[in-house]
Amino acid sequence: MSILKREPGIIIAFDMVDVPLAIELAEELEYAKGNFAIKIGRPFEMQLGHHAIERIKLVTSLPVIYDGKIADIPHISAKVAAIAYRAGADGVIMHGFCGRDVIRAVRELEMGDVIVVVEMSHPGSSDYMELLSDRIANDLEYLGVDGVVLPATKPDRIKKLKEILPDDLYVISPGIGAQGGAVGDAIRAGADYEIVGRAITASDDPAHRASEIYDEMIERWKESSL
Ligand code: NUP
Repeated sequence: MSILKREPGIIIAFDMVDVPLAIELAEELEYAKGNFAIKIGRPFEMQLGHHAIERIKLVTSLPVIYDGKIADIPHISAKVAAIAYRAGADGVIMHGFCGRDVIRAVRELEMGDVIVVVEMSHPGSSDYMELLSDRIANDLEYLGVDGVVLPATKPDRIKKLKEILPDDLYVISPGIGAQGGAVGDAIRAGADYEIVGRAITASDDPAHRASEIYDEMIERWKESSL
């Protein structure tokens, strides 16, 4: 069973370095209106190590994803993923480009969801990653992972890659707000969740902003299915 509800939602990127602020936001999201999950990124992890995951898990019942973008040899990748799962992560994000053996090593842990970055949201992703993303997407059918990361900044790429990807994989998609994507772009292109960081965390009232962005996303999603 997937860690994420199969309905449109927002994954909030916790990349802040202010630990009390992160914990406060996690607590507030518990009562905020919307379908949310929390993604712990490297800047926040660097403050506390794996305790960053433990601290957030203590105050939330939302799904927590560790975005370590794991990219190493199989042994090390599995070791990092296992630490994250043990600390309470429900899923981990890893790169796809390192190879099938790396993906298998993390999946074989069977400790939580495995989410593979197929293509990234920044402009430089087209320098190298776009050349590989079709191949990675093709292989995921038999590698048995749970979800993928596709770029909200390029909704056409989401549509194209979804044609290759197995239907049962969920799609989470960053690039909304600070990176230029509009709220709802990724969901309209077929993503399940939009990942939003700074547009929420840098606002004056992040939990309230998260609900506003959630409502806006649902509104745009409904418009597109009319
Ligand atoms: O391709 C990716 N692009 C991306 O921005 C893959 C990611 N995992 N991310 C993450 O999404 C990035 O590390 C950050 O945590 C979040 C986007 O944050 P923001 O640009 O909305 O602030």
